Amino acid sequence: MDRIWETTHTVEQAAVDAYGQDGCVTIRGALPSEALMQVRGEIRRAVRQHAAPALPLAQRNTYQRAFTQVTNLWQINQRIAQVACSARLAEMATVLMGCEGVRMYHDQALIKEAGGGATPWHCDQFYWPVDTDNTITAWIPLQDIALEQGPLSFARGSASYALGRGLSISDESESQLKAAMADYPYESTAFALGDVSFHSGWTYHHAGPNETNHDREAFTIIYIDKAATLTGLTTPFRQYDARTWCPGIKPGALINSPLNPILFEFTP
Ligand SMILES: O=C(O)CCC(=O)C(=O)O
Repeated sequence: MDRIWETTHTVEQAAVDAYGQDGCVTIRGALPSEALMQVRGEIRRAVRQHAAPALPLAQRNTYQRAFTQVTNLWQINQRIAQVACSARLAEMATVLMGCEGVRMYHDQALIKEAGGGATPWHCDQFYWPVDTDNTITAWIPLQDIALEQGPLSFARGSASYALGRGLSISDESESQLKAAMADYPYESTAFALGDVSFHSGWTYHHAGPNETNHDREAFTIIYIDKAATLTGLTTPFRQYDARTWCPGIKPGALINSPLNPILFEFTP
């Protein structure tokens, strides 16, 4: 079963076109559910071991209520690394972006607890000190996710909206972007185990609250173009990201630290 992570899933041209137009696309049935169920237990254990101690939900701020976040699990668990570094997913990311190959930026488990709050509207690349728009997140549900559990949802075609690019995930991003994103087609759907959504670094997205009694479990992998260089260390957020996800890389240099292996490339 572990071999599945090294096999190919053909990305249909319609998905490439949708991603090119909308900056997001959900590929249904991209991963076999049995393989995901096998790794889910490992991710749950890793989250229990490595999540920072949390306040009761009512005492947390908006960001903390949105999800519990544990990052770079590929570094601490080999079974999870098989998924995070899988050629199958990395090839899909490469094909969708139309580039020659991708590197790891980082992975993370994002658990929206039972009763947890909404994930405010935002775009990810606010945080990322990279010189390219070829960045993409694979958002992988670890269970079926109903609408009332807070699946990730997108404003299609919103990457061109420049005014929100300076907003971190916050009450401010929610209030400013909620109104602005009403101008874009909204994509909010339930997910089945095995579906994977991809969104670009500048595409705005959010997730509703988890109104159920069960945690919403997702694992994400962020890929960058294999030719990406480090740039724009203009905010404490980006300086933190550079130190944490691209250690030792200087501004202007290729992002090729040991934490950024090439996960897939087309051979010339
Ligand atoms: O899972 C969530 O609620 C948020 C995920 C997200 O914003 C992302 O993966 O970029």
